[in-house]
Order: sequence, then structure tokens, then C-alpha cells
Amino acid sequence: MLVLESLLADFTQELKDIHKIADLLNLKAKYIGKQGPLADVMKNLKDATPEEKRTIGVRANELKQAIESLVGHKMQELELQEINAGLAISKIDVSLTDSVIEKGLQAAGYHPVTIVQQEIEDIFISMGFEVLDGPHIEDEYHNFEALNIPASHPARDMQDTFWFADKKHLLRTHTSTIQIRGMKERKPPFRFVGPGKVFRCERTDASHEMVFHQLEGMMVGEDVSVGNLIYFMKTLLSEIFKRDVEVRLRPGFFPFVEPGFELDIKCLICAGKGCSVCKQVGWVELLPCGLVHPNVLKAGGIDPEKHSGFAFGLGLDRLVMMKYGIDDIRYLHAGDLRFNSQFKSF
Ligand code: FA5
Repeated sequence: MLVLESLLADFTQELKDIHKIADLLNLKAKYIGKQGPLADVMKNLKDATPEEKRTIGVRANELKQAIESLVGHKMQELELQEINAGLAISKIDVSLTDSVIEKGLQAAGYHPVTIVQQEIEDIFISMGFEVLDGPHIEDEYHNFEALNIPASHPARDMQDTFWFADKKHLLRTHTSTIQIRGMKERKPPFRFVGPGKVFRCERTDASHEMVFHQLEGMMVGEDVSVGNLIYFMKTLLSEIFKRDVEVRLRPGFFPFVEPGFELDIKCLICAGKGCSVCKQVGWVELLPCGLVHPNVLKAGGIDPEKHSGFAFGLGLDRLVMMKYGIDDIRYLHAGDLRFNSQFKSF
């Protein structure tokens, strides 16, 4: 009992000189660890009388709890001291950007695709659109079937697909998948855009990548017409380019729209004369669009007798190329800092 009673006093005395967490843990182990005096007392209990066992056992547990509680308090105190000491030496230097540039180091910046994507999101938000997201790994239903492209439909071959081994999942080939998810979660009227990466097993060239970006748009309500579609497309392009650009609208086939259109932009790389980006035709396919097919509305839980809608799928990388005069899409994805750093920094 004597050992036990002096234990707490000794511990308290030693605790006063502890200033580091590591030392505190060592002290704790010294007193209540497996090799410590308390453990010894408990081990020797086997030779004690039942009465001794009871009183010594209870007292030993009380002491253990008292030491644990003192350790807990001290630990809190030391942790707080460590945090404060850390804060004292790591003050935030708000002038860092300038000093980084003065030293000739590379300041961080946004990728041009991100810059244009954010600009477009802002334009559509200002026109009452929501911004939605969707998964990169999709199922056949959202990428094809719900978009009026059944298994046997030849349009499945229009977009070369990266399939998973189970033959049921795929990397989405377009952002039109967001249409289905967006419709199911809303009641008309609604309007949203959905930007993101898409994936196609294609040969790359000046205007084609295997991983690129699209921005889907959709508006559904009563009497939504081609007139509404053209209005929003025109507003988008004049806001993005801040000048007149020549566009043309021609019929285009996509199973999920009827009628469907291709909106092309006069190539700004060669001013329409013909180059590798526009494949020598002077025009770049930028913004396919159309009125949402009744089957697609139904797949989204919307009655095509009551509501109509438009949808579009903007080729974001190509828009970036036109805006900044970039003559090869592969620059956008090469990760070359000499290229990337020409755009807006933080
Ligand atoms: C589609 O992907 C349709 N989902 C678009 C759509 C949505 C139509 C809603 C109607 C209604 P398309 O395969 O044409 O369509 O691709 C759309 C745009 O993505 C193209 O106009 C082009 O600008 C861009 N694009 C297509 N393939 C590539 C590629 N390999 N690399 C870079 N951009 C591409």
C-alpha cells in the first residue's frame, strides 16, 4: 500500500517538469505502463489474501485513473502550446505572389479550358441556368439507351467507346448523360448546363483528342422552341468572343434530338481559308444542338405532350482553340508549363 500511496505524489512531482508530448508519453509508460510499478503491484496480488486483493485492487485502479486523467489534461495543454508555437512561426505572407514573381518563380494559374468553362458557367448562371455534374464512368443506359440509341442502333458507332471488361460500363462518350440525370431530378420548367471530361477511342489530330471537354446544356418547359435555342447560342458566342463571329446552322443527325443541327464557327485560325484545324473546309464543328426527342423526354420522366426542350453539346476544347487562336488541340493536354503559363494566373 505504501508504494501505491507515494506513486501519485511522485508522478505529480515529475509531471511538473514535462514540457514535451514525447516526454509525457514516456512518463505515463513509466508509471502505468506494462513494466511500471502499478503493473507490478497487480502481478503480486496473486499471493495476497482475498481482502487485500479487494482493497489493493480498487486503490490501484483509482490511482491508474487519476494518473490517466492528469496525463489527459497535460496532453491538451501541450498540444495547444504546440499549435500556438506553430502559428507564431508560420504567419501568412499576403505579399507572397509578388515576391514569388520577383524571384522569377512560376506563379500558379488556371488551365485555359478551366478559364473558358468558368466564363461559360457564369454566362449561363446569369441567364438562370443551374450547373450540374455527372459521373465519368457511366452505364449503357445513360450514355446510349435513354438517349434514344438502342443496342442495335448504328449511331452507337458514331462515338468510339472505351468499354469496361464487363461490357456494361463505359467512360462516357459525351456529356449528354447529364441530360437524363438532370431531367429525372427536376420538374419543368428548368434549365441547366453540365460541363466535364468525355472519352473517345479516337485517333488524335489537330482538332481531335481522346480525352476532351464538352459542356451540355438543356432547357425544358412549355413551348420551348428552336427560337429559344438560337437566342441562347447567340448570346453565348457573343459573350465569349466579345466580337462578331460568323456561324452557320445546318441540319445534323443525333438520335436524341429532332430536329437536330450542327452549329459551326468560321475557323478563326485561318479566317476561313482552310487549315489543319478545320480540315481545310474553313468551318469548325462546335455546337451540335436541337430540340429534345420525345423518347428522351420520356426517359427523363417528362411528358412530351406537355413540355418541349432544347439541348446542346458544346465542344469546349475547340471553343478554347478559337478564342485564343490555338492551332492544335494537343497543346491543351500536353501539360507543358511554357504553354499553360500564358494564361491567367491567380
Ligand atoms: C455529341 O457528343 C452530342 N452529345 C452533342 C449534342 C448534345 C447534340 C445535345 C445535340 C444535343 P459530337 O460527337 O458531335 O456530339 O460532339 C460534340 C462536340 O464535341 C463537337 O462539335 C466537337 O466540337 C467536340 N468534339 C467531338 N469529338 C471531339 C474530339 N475527339 N476532340 C475534341 N473535340 C471533339
